[in-house]
Amino acid sequence: MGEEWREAAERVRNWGRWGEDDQLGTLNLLTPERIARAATRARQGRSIPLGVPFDAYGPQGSSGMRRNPVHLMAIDGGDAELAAHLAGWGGAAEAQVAGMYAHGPMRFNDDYMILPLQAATQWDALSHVYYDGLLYNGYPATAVTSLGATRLGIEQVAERGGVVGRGVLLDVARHRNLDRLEGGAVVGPHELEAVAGAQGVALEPGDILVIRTGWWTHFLEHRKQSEWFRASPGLSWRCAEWLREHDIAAVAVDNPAVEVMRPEDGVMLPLHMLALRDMGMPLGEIWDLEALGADCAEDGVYDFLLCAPALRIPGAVGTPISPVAIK
Ligand code: UVW
Repeated sequence: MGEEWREAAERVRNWGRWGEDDQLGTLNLLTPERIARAATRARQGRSIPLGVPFDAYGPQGSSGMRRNPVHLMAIDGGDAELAAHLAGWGGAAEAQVAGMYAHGPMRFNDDYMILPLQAATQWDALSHVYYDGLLYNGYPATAVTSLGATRLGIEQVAERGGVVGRGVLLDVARHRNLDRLEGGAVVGPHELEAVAGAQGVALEPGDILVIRTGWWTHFLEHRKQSEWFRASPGLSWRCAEWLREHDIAAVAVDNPAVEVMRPEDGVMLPLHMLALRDMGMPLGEIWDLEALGADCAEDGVYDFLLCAPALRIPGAVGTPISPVAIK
């Protein structure tokens, strides 16, 4: 392939649009006025979860690059008896628990989780992907160090109040009359436009697009992680200009990478480069859009208040999330 995507990069690039030192990119489009208006879309108070489980059985099992979350109990009911034996000891964690248990009936459980931040439902921070040595807004790739991102870390998103605004579902699978798209299917900008038109939803600047391919159900049915990744359908990089024209604030999809997983026109993850690095647009991956898709099909209402806050992890290049759509 030629370098067509690079020409598009010149057209969609938002560098400097919100200032030389901007670290928020298209999240700048989530203005207080738009968020307040988005809140009016929560008319019935129905909250629909959009996150997949963070557990040992998720889609990272055989990817090699990432692992599924490991959940460990640190303190549980069994420790109560142990604590009784250790009462009077000094220093050890058990003794600390024993000290707390010595004064009344209060008992407690604690746990840990060890996970790649991109293990399950997530936002990619703008520091996640770069090319030609530069990140969004021209920050050098070296701004991300072994100690974390010194620019464009996910804490920037958390500290602005997360990703909250008017969510719009584009149900591409339902529009094609399928439960889910075929493996490798590519979704272009004309189809997104057609889906919005068929659903009767008008896009507005600052919208957060949530695109259902149905691909999450492939994982639930087959539990074949490598196939789920390798064969994933998704957006074409050619959607970038359409997203820029509509001034979309962020895009989330029920697949591993928002875009189609196999190299498109010979290039690996071109939409990642255009969205994260050139447009400054966060990408949401591995969302569960089945309940939302069914709900929207039933009432014919495809917009809602979307709440998807980032964890405040200084220097992280992504964040686990449990987003909700409120209708
Ligand atoms: C890569 O795999 C590089 O990115 P993501 O997890 O965002 O798809």
